[in-house]
Amino acid sequence: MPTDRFPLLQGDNDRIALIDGERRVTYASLNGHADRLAAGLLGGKEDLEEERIAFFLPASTDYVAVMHGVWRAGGIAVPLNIGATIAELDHYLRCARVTRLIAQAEHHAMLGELCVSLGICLLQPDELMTGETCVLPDIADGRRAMMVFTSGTTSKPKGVVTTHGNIRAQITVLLDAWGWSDSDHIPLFLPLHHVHGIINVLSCALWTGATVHLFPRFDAPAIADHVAVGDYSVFMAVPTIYVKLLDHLDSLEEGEAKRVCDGFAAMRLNVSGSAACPVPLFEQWRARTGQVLLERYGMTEIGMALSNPYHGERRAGHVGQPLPGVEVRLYGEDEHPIIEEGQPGEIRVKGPNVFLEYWDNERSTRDSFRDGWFCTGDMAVIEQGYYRIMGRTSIDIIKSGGYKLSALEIEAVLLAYPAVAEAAVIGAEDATWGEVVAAFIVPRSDHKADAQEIITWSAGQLSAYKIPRLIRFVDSLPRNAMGKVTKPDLKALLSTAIARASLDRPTS
Ligand code: MLC
Ligand code: AMP
Repeated sequence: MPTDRFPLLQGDNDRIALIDGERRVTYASLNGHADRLAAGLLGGKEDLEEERIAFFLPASTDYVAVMHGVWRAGGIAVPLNIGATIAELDHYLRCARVTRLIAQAEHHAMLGELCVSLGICLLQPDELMTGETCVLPDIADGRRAMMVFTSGTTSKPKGVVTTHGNIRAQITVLLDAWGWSDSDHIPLFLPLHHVHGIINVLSCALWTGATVHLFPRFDAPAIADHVAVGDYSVFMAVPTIYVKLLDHLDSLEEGEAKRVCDGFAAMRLNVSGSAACPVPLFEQWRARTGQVLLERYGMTEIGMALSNPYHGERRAGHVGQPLPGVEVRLYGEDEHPIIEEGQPGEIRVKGPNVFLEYWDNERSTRDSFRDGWFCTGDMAVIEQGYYRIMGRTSIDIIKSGGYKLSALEIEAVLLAYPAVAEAAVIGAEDATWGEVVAAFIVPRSDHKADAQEIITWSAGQLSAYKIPRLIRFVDSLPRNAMGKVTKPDLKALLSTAIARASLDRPTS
């Protein structure tokens, strides 16, 4: 039942939208499921009027139906990280002022106390499936649709709010640019609390009527088995995943590795993004599979902005050109746009894809725009018509395996541990993860500091991917005349320490 009002799930009735374990879910069934969930959420009301409905659900038919149900009923969908700690969930739910949280029964014990303390109604998806449908509200493009939490240069993650119009723009620009069609078949193993998984994979596929194969997590052997039998036409991943797939290929016997490589070779597109794809990785992937990775650049706040061409030269180490309808400029330190090639500047973006606001945070929203341009905090240069990302303006942002992490958020957790007097966190270069979290800690003189205990403490506060991989105890932190920690000095210290292989490894 494709409709003009809900173009987001657009396949013909009998086509398969999702492969969810053993289930094959048609578009007709998924649309019906989303409609009934919308009716259940509305419970007789005409419109949810931007009520924040959070969901703590793995990649599943329920996840998709709940997200679309919330959209159809006029709510704001707040997808949560299913690997988050209670402390992190407390922040998300409180910040978004969530009123209802949807989770499977098996997670209710873990979430129950938190929901009671925040006055949130905890529900299972089935409880909302009354079996009825109802008249759904008309929703203007400018209304808020989704809130995704992202780390930044503040200690706590901020809620990035996109409207229905933003989501539409972020999806539709990619459909043309990357040649999506209803015969596409794509595996989805990326987390569903970030735009790479939500927009680029799930939403683009479902808008075109393609099929999405859901995986609970990235599982190289399982995915490679499907690739080997030619199940997929498109593949999208972060660079770390391509590294892990190459490692997996190395572990296979020759014939099996060849079948997997042939499966990749037969696809129409392999995309890399969310972090820089190193040139050697680009070359290794081409040598092994014959696929020329299409690298693109995006951000939670803007969806995708720059992309190598689908037809035409895909240049290693570069992220291509602005996507149609997305305005991109580089700005120099003097706040003027850069017109010449070869001059580095901050990437700023304008267009219908750009988010509305940071939720409840007027100041951060205001500070992140200049003259209507969103300031990404990423530096780039144009070389022979192609943008190349040079790094970030803030040393406090770390990208590990495609996740954006805030050094300040991790430092705040470390400082709350009794044995820690001072802490400074930086990203250490890493061949698999891009960067890993490294912490320099000055212990309190009256406490015995132990790296493993600090890790255990952090694990109660932070998602696994934010926990420091390297911990180094030092007598003092390098500071400038103003007393601010000079993190570039720490980076230098780290590289010499790595060269001597003398870092304290918190985990064996
Ligand atoms: C997992 N671990 C990580 C990590 N992911 N550590 C650091 N950084 C990460 N990203 C930890 C695990 O907790 C575990 O810790 C250990 O590493 C080994 O786990 P694994 O099983 O080998 O890793 P895996 O579970 O396979 O995860 C790797 C991954 C995952 C690459 C699949 O990190 C991932 O899905 N990344 C994608 C994130 C993403 O979608 N970003 C897009 C943001 S949107 P221990 O201690 O238990 O051993 C965006 C905009 C745009 O950026 O442009 O797209
Ligand atoms: P997030 O806030 O999680 O959406 O992460 C967005 C950030 O990922 C951007 O600001 C960039 O720093 C980084 N990023 C995304 N794509 C690329 C890419 N192709 N190359 C380098 N960095 C990238």
